[in-house]
Amino acid sequence: MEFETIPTVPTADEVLDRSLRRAAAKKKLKINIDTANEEFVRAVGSAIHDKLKSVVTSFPSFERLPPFYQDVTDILVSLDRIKKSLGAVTWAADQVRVIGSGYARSMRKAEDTDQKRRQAVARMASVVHQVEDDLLFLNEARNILRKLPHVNEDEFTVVVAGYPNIGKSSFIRLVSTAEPEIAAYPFTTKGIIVGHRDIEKRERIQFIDTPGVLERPVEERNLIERQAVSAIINTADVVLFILDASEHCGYSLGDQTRLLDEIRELVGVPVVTVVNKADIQGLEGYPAMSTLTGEGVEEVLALLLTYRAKATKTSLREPPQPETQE
Ligand SMILES: Nc1nc2c(ncn2[C@@H]2O[C@H](COP(=O)(O)OP(=O)(O)O)[C@@H](O)[C@H]2O)c(=O)[nH]1
Ligand SMILES: [Mg+2]
Repeated sequence: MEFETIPTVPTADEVLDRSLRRAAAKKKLKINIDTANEEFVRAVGSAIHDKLKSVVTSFPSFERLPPFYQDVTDILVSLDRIKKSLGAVTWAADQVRVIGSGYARSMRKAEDTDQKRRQAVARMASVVHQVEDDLLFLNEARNILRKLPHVNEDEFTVVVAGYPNIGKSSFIRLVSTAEPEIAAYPFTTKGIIVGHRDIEKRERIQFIDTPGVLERPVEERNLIERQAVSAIINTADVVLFILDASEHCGYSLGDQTRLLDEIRELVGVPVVTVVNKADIQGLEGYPAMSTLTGEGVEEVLALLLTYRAKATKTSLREPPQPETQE
């Protein structure tokens, strides 16, 4: 993911210190004091400009990101706020360069170039300090975004849902070709689990398990979790809903089917429902599997794959509810 490569965003003071130090090193090489001052101001201006511009270009262009990452970025840090801050930093970069070259030019005719130099530095510093909060915010955003899981929207994606302890994680572990990736996910303390199964030479099924998110009724979710649900659901070609008819999970079958109905309402893609723990108890009318014995698991995979060709993934793309957003 492009977020991983965003370097730490410097603070306003770091930008200034670094640029002043660079320019000072150049100034030492000059013999004439007036030329030295002029060069210094120009060098400070372009060092600040370049540093601020590199901050902006280190962020991906959000319009080009897959919808999942756009949604998630919006939920976690607000896309508008990021765009505003990137815009402010771009403004500051340009502004500083104009100040730098303007002062440098005016110094050619000036009596006191030391004074001009101090004025120029003060003005450039003041512009950089005007975007101090934007730089801090961008660094916070960077720290959140770089921890996001790898979700590949081009792959056939199965989002796994169902109450806790019904065997979602066991299923993903069992069918995944490699060890599932568990990534920190700020919507839930438990992380998101992404597993893959190779199906053909270049094709994989992607399984997504989101503990704590798609395993409870909607009224128990807070706003961020609800938005997370829609971001996750948007990646799905199919939702796999797992029931535990044995009720060993601690939830009644009635509660489980109510959650199933709710998820059916929520998503625009097919919901494939299967019963796990069939080694203990099956349920009339649903495909049965056991991740403990492996019974029925291949059949469930084959059933999921029948949706591969039909997959449209245009489902509902609800905008996040703005009225309650920060
Ligand atoms: N008997 C039986 N137990 C299972 C089966 N699948 C999972 N379990 C057990 O159910 C518990 C919860 O499984 P887990 O995969 O963590 O459920 P999750 O919370 O839905 O991810 C674990 O103790 C598993 O060993 C199954 O097919 N049969
Ligand atoms: Mg689990």
